[in-house]
Formats: sequence, C-alpha cells, structure tokens
Amino acid sequence: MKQLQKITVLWICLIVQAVRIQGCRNGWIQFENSCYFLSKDAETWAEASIICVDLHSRLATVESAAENNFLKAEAHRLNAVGYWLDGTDFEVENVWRWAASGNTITYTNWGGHDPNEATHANCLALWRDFGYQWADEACRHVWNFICETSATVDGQEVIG
Ligand SMILES: [Ca+2]
Ligand SMILES: [Ca+2]
Repeated sequence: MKQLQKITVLWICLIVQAVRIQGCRNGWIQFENSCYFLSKDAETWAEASIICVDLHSRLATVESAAENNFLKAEAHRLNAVGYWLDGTDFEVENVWRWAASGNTITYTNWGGHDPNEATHANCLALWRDFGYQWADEACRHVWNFICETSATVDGQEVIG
C-alpha cells in the first residue's frame, strides 16, 4: 500500500511538472491545452487561414462553451469588428464544418438570426455587433482572426 502511495505521489509530481513546462509562444495566450493568437491585422478568411498555417497553427475551432467564452472575452478586450474562426459551409450550404479537420460543427453560439446569409456568406466569425457571438459572413471581408494550436513542451504536442 505504501509503495502504491509513493507511486501515486510521483505521478502527481510528474503531471504538475508537465503542466508547468507546457506553454505558448510569445504573443500567444493559453486556455486549457491550446494556445491562441488574436491578430492585430485584418485579412480575408482565406488569407487568415494561410497565415495561421504559416504560424504552425490553424484558424481556431470552438468545441465548448468554456472555449467560446474565453475567446469571446479576448475579442471584447481587443475589440476589432470581427474575428475569423475555421468554420465554413462552402461545400454544402448550411452544413457547417471546421475546414482543417472536416469535422461537423457541434457546439454553436450563433448570434441574431444567423446563419442566414446563404451562399454569399460561407465563413464563420465572432462579430462585434453580436457581442462576439457567431456570424456567417462573406469570406472576402477583411477582418481580424484567431489562430489555435496545441500547447507544447519543447515543440512536442502535449498528450491529454
Ligand atoms: Ca479549439
Ligand atoms: Ca452559407
């Protein structure tokens, strides 16, 4: 039994250590196991997507209310008109997917009567006019954007 307790304590120490060294690059902010970059520049959705890849990340995906609330608060703090996320319905109208993974979007936080702009609005953003709830918008709008990547330990992905 004592041996088991020792092992348990050792495990807790290792986990604490792993959490401590896990982190984000300068200019990126951490929430749970992800690092986020909120741009100061504005770009079209497609350009924003390319920039995130160049930064070894992707446009942000939102999988939970907690993650959404975190990003919404950051958007409020920085206060740009809109922030692109990775969501799009360009393949099938009104079937919203995360572009990088192809996964169907499950958690949503649409504002107003969105999504309502049909085939000329195929990209997902946090929009200031909606208090940074979600809006479907024309992908050619030049807006700010949010990139997301895993928090890392010496460049390696954190498991769990
Ligand atoms: Ca995410
Ligand atoms: Ca659409």
